[in-house]
Amino acid sequence: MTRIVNIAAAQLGPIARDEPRQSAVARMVELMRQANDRDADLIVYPELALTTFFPRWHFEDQDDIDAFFEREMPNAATRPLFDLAAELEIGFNLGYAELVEQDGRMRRFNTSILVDKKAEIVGKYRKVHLPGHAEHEPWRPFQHLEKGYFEPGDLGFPVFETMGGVVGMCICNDRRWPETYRVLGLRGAEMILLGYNTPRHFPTDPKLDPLQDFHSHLVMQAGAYQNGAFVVGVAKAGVEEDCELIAESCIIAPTGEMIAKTETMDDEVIVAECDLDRAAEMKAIRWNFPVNRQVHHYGPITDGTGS
Ligand code: CDV
Repeated sequence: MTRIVNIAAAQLGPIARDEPRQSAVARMVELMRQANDRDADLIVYPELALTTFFPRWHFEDQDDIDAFFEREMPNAATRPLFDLAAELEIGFNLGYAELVEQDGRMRRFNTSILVDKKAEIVGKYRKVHLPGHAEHEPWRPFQHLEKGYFEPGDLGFPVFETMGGVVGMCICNDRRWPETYRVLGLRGAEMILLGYNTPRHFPTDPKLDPLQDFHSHLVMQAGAYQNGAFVVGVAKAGVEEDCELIAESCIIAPTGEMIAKTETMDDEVIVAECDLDRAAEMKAIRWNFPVNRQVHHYGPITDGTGS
């Protein structure tokens, strides 16, 4: 039996600060219908897909920050997405800001969920590598307050068996760290799903600005190849509230080859046929981790964060 999963990447164009969740969800519903017309089994949406990328602003009042968070999932705003997924029998991966009472206190995470073809939530991931800064830094043209608004994820990098394969998730900045893919790869991930909001401008080292698309692809293609997994990277793109976010969403094969890529900076669906047996083959034949990894030399990776 072949294990073909048709994966769709559903890139979103900008979401304005005053755009309600209902509008963002209506756009995602339309993209899900387009993906279904192209026989998709699974559709991947961006990071923090329900609202504008709010960490670009400094808010004094916690209530203003919490207005961008979801307290339950599904909720009234996202229900149409779950209903359509159940009707069309299509799985999805969705990023959102999660506010949860846990360990006797309110906790905030940059989260993504994996939803199966029956519209059941079968997996959750909370972003581990939070970029940016914790305090207001007025010299910047825009803020990146993820370190202030979220805690690092507490779930590690889990994988989930669903849709005929093994699925792992990560979120945006996680894609730049080889450890992300390696932990997922060691757990057998055949599909690694991720969304991103990546500003073109990197205020602390603007020399990197012209290389943003290249670096985004570089890390995902390396992660796919080195771990024998499909990687699906999905942008929220375009000029959002005067901040340009890169596009170039893509689906990458376990060989590291890009097999689909968006062409616009707006709402756009791409679909690729992903043969999970090719992932299994790359893992077993090209890499064969149990035979070839030399773990006694890898200690510094977990002994500390580095100098
Ligand atoms: N949302 C992100 O995690 N963005 C980062 C930027 C700030 C570098 C990224 O890695 O794309």
